[in-house]
Amino acid sequence: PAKDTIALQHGAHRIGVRTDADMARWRSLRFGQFIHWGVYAIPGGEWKGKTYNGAAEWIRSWKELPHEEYDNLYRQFNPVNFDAQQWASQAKEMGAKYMIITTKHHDGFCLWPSKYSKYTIAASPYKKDLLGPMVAAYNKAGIDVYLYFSIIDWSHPDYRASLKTAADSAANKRFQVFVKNQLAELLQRYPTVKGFWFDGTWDDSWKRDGAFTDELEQYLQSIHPGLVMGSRLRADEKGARHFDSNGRLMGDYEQGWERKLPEKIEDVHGNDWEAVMTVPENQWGYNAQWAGHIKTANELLEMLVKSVSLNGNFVLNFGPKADGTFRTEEQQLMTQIGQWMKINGEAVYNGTYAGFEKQDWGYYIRKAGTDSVYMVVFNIPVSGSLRVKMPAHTSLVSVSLQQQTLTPELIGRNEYFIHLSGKQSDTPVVILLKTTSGE
Ligand code: JFZ
Repeated sequence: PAKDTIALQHGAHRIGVRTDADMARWRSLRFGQFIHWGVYAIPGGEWKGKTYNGAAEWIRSWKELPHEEYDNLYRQFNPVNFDAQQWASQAKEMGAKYMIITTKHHDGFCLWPSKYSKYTIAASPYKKDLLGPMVAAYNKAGIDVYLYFSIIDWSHPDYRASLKTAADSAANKRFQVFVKNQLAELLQRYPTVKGFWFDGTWDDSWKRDGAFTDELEQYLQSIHPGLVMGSRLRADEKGARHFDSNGRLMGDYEQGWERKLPEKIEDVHGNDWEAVMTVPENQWGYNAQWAGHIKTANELLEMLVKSVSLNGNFVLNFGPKADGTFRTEEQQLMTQIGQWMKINGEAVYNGTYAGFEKQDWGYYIRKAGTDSVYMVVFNIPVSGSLRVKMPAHTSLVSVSLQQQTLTPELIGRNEYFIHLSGKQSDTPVVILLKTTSGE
């Protein structure tokens, strides 16, 4: 290590982004669908006529709902209207290229019939595996599947948030074996999955055993080479999470962008990253009563485009109902986003930071490794004139809007106005710049 870094056995094992084909694929997909689904969809944020103010998937931690009652909800979990092909086709219509499914959230309920737990879909009236058909249908629709997995498991007798006694430590060791077994089981059952999305790794018991997080990551890579896993799995031996004690990213991409986005390229330090976003303020699982501001398709598209313009992926969350169907609001959003993506998705997939000076009208996205740069315009100024300042050693070759050539006006050295006078749009407008670089 360099002079100002400390020696770490379980810190980052790589400097810079992963350059292999599996990671390149993850990076090219750019738009994902997140699904939070489990027994928490039954109460849907309400219990005995009262509303829970937190996130619906956390309702078990609400004192008004006795654990005993929550832990028996699975006896009513019977998503008879679940149609994997329907789920996959609407995700495809929306333009998602990957999906992340909660195999097991904090409550510990497994959507697959795990042989390491009795608290699974197999014990519900539905009985059948939900993940198998889901993975198959999404893959058939050309969508990669990632598995969300919570380390925190409220149902497991050996789970400990902190280790105070020798008995706690022994339980924790057994719990680690359980986690490893379940993860290996998931990979063995669903071999086409591309990665894990870990969560619930903030407790002391987990972050104090950086060595285990490191060994687990390497073990999973060894049995499923190419697997993509974010930074949330890992801690180093000093308890630093996501970034090790030398400030280097652990895991394959930065996974800390939860309902927030970076503002500028410097914020992401050259790393791969992914943001996850809810439609209402903070509800991941199904909540019958969405409160507060509900994001619109245009707002969500702006977040997607902004993420891609800063070299990141954007994942939009959905919380299906207990019967296996999606609420109307979510269906409408998927349709609206999809309508735009069908025409303009080419500006998003395989998109990267363009290296242009940011302008108030919106975002630039460069098609990876090419001289094609898309302007995605969210704010048309009253003048109708969009300012474009070319980076050094780059010239503008042509400008087009949907196959239609536009004539830019040179207003300064390597600086242009693109005129959209009279144009109004209620969805973002995409303009393609062909450029050339060299001296
Ligand atoms: C976690 C879960 O507790 C939540 O239910 C949901 O599954 C979400 C995707 O992940 O919540 C988090 C995790 C991380 C942060 C915030 C909430 N964070 O890093 O700020």
